Amino acid sequence: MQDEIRSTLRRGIADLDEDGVLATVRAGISAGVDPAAIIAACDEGMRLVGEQYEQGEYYLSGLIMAGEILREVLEIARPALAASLAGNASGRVLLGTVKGDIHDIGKAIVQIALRANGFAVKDLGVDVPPQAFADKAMAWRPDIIGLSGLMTTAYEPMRETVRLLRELPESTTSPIPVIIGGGTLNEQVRVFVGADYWCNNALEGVRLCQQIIAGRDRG
Ligand code: B12
Repeated sequence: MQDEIRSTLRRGIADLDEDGVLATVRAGISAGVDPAAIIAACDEGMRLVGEQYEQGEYYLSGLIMAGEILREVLEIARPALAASLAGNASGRVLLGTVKGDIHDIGKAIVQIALRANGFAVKDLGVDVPPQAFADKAMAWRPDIIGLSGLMTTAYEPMRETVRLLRELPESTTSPIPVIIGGGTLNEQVRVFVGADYWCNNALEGVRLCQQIIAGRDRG
């Protein structure tokens, strides 16, 4: 059944079939399907929407519609997702989508997953200037900073943000680990940006944060 739901969701998102997708998500959640698998299937659909946009088959309205559908999916899946992920790590994570970028659905998923695992999260929102990350890092003293961004034009502001964070007074002795996250990222971007880690999956992001905290506690 899981496979059938997966392909229905993937196709449904790609076809912007809002009613069909939401009905499938409700049915899947009631039947006890893993909510993380539901989100992952929708994520695959989003990638297809992105490709269709690139190929000129969808206009901007297609991206907007897909974003709306995924938001509604997230609302339905949120309680089950939080319950399925519940853990008890502790640590503070500062999150935000970098300057020039307003994509925030992936960041919302990361936030749910982190909170469900016991992390305290501060989310600075979208289109966040580098200086705002640095100011909040000074004031709140997070253990980890997560920068989200999906556009290629986000790489430069990510780099500038990391540069400012590395200039914070305590950075020479104990720099705050920075994770960059988003579907279009890879190791090459991480090197360009100067971040410590990169990630394109919320659950891997949580595992990464858990490992960072565990390593710090050991050290
Ligand atoms: C929905 C969408 C939109 C919506 C966003 C709604 C919203 N509130 O977020 C709207 C319509 C607003 C939009 C606007 C635009 N978009 Co758009 N959009 C998309 C689309 C289809 C899906 C994005 C999405 O939500 N994916 C689903 C989520 C769950 O995936 P995710 O973000 O990758 O997040 C996961 C992981 O990466 C990870 N993660 C994410 N962040 C973080 C952070 C940390 C710390 C960690 C650990 C993990 C992590 O966890 C998440 C869950 O696993 C993508 C296509 C694609 N391939 O992604 C294009 C895409 C990103 N958009 C694109 C473009 C071009 C635009 C516009 C410029 C279009 C325009 N002409 O105006 C504008 C830009 C506006 C701006 N300044 O940011 C391009 C970017 C191309 C590029 N390489 O630069 C893409 C790739 C489409 C394409 N193929 O052309 N978009």
